[in-house]
Amino acid sequence: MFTGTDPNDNNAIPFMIADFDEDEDSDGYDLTSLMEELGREDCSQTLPCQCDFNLDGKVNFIDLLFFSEDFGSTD
Ligand SMILES: [Ca+2]
Ligand SMILES: [Ca+2]
Ligand SMILES: [Ca+2]
Repeated sequence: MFTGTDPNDNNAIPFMIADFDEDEDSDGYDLTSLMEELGREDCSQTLPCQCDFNLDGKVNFIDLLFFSEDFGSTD
């Protein structure tokens, strides 16, 4: 058994990749974070991009695609 999870919510995703401000939803504020990094091609360990989902060092339409899968989630 896992502690800290809600047994009544079987649809809960353990962690949401598109929740940048960590308030457990994916809404316009999270989209704003993505838009700020969109176009970056210099992501690295010293200059990390929190929106670089596929870790290719760039924030582009592919990451936007990842984001769109979670966008609108409120849980
Ligand atoms: Ca959020
Ligand atoms: Ca929010
Ligand atoms: Ca990327």
